[in-house]
Amino acid sequence: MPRRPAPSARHASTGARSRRRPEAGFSLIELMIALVVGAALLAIVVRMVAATLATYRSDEYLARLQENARYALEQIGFDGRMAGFSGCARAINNLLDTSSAAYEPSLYDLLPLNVGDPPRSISGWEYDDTGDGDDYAITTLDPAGVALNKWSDPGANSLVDDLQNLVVPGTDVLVLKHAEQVLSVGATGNTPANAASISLSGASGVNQNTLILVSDCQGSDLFQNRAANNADTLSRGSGGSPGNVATSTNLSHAYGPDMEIYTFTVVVYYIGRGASGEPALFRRSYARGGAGETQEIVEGVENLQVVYGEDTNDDSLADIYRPATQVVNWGDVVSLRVGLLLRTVESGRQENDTRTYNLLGTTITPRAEDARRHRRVFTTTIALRNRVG
Ligand SMILES: [Ca+2]
Ligand SMILES: [Ca+2]
Repeated sequence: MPRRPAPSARHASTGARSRRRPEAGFSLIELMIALVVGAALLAIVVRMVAATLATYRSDEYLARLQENARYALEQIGFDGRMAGFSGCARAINNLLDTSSAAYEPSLYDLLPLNVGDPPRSISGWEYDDTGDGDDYAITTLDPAGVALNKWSDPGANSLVDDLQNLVVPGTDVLVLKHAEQVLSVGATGNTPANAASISLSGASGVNQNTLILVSDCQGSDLFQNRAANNADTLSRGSGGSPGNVATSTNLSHAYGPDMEIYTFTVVVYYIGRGASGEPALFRRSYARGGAGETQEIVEGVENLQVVYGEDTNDDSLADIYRPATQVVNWGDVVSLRVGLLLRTVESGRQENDTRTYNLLGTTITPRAEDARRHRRVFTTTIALRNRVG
């Protein structure tokens, strides 16, 4: 018969097991070390995941900036390459009313500065102290109340009144002029030089006040169409803004039925305040004169700098790039360089951005309050193909 341990012995053995138990598990110190090591590992993993996510977001932000910049530069590039396009003729006879209060020479003047030069189809304004080697620290992005004489052209003319309170300080302004679209209908018969209107083979497809350039290889004329929307004539009669010279002033010459008829536009690129309140790139078109029609191209454009490439030895290649104030002859400008500083709308940076940004030689310092934005500089060189040759 097996012996049963005495009750006291059972208790003793139970007591021994209970004494050994802590040795089989973790001591409090071991547990704490494990917890600390575990927490440290977790913290490392969390940081790695956060860093990966931040990199991913940062890549996403930069991709979006790149996409926006590409679109902005495509738009400017299109108008730049078209600048000066005036059909077969190179000289443009300006029949707009230069004596009208609405006639702004900086926008509408097309006359060459020197005999033999192509028409002036590019110009711009330089913001004070934003040239090569200058430092510009952004203090405000508010376009309201900035004096127009902070911007100048080579003739020391201030920015046009029409752009008052629209352009963000510290940013340059670019003007490009060109024939835009050929009309879908042509002239019927001849147009004598003293004609006040041009008969078309059908509805014009253009509205009243549209700027029109008629052209053949002998010359071209620019006027504001005063015929009704979509009429089957074009008229250079009175009214409109800036309007036309009196019809007693002849066209540059008589045209045959083969005249080319284009819409014409004057385009101004500038940085303004976008619909969301962010600084944005704007394209203002004076295709119908008046106060122009403004389009927000891309939001989050903090700065625009432009320099102009002048050809000083007649080989159609730029020899020197200058800011607008130092351009000697707009007629010699054969290319332009455009620098854009883009930033994200979101304040997504993990750390403050304390860098400065070089835009074509101008050092831009963003505001401290915008230090959490991602930023990137984009530049391009545009050959003005209609100025060449
Ligand atoms: Ca500048
Ligand atoms: Ca050259």
